[in-house]
Amino acid sequence: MSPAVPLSEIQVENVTFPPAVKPPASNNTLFLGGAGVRGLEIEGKFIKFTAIGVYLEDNSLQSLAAKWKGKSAQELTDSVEFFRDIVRGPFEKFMRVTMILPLTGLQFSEKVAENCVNIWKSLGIYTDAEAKAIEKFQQVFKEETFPPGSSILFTLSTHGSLAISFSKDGSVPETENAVIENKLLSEAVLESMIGKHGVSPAAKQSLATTLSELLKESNENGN
Ligand code: HCC
Repeated sequence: MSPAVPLSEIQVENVTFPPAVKPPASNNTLFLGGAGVRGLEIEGKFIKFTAIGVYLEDNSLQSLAAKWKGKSAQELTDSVEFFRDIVRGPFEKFMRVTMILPLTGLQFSEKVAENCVNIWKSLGIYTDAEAKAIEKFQQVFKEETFPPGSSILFTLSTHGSLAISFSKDGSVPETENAVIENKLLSEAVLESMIGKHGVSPAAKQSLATTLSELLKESNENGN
C-alpha cells in the first residue's frame, strides 16, 4: 500500500524535509509522515534547537488502518496509543534531526539518552542490555559536532536495529556510521521524539494530520 494522496515536502524554519527518502541501511523508500520543531523554554523564551522529520514505510498505513482509520487529526494528536502504535509498529521508520542551532554530539546524545532511560524506567524495562546500548549510543556521538544545517539520521529496521548516520546538510548519505542492535533503544529514540512526553509536539501534530488524511484514503487491500 502506498500513500494515496500526493505527498508534499514540509518546511520547518529554514529546514526542508522532502516527501520521500531512501534511508541508509534500508532498501525502501519511506514517506514523510510529519515534521516539527524541537525547542526548549529558556528563561521564558522558546528557543528552537532542531527540526525533526519522521518518515514511515508505506505498509505502516495498512498496519495503522484497522484501529485509526476515520479518526480526526485532533483525535490522533491526543492519543498516546496512536503514537505508541507508530513507535512499535512492524514497519521501517526513519528520522532526520536537522540542527537549527549548533549542538555538540555530547549535548545531543545526553538529552536523548536521558529521555530514553526515563521512558524505560517508566515502563519498568530498564535492563543491563539497555544500559549497554545507551552507552554505545553515546560513544557514537562523542566526537561529533553539529553546526546549523547538519543532520543526525536514525533508521529503525523492522527487526529492531538502530542505524545512526550523520550528514553535513539535509542530504541523506548512502551508508550508516553505526548500527546498534537493540529494539528497545530504537523504539525509545522515536518515542522520545513523538511519544507521551515527546520533545516535538509539533512533529506529533504534523504526523497526526498527515496520517489522518492518508488513512481516509486507505483500504484494507492495499493502496
Ligand atoms: C530526543 C531527540 C532529539 C532531541 C532531544 C531528544 C533534540 C535535542 C535538542 O532533545 C537539544 C537541545 C538543546 C540541548 C541539547 C539537545 O533535538 O542543550 O529524544
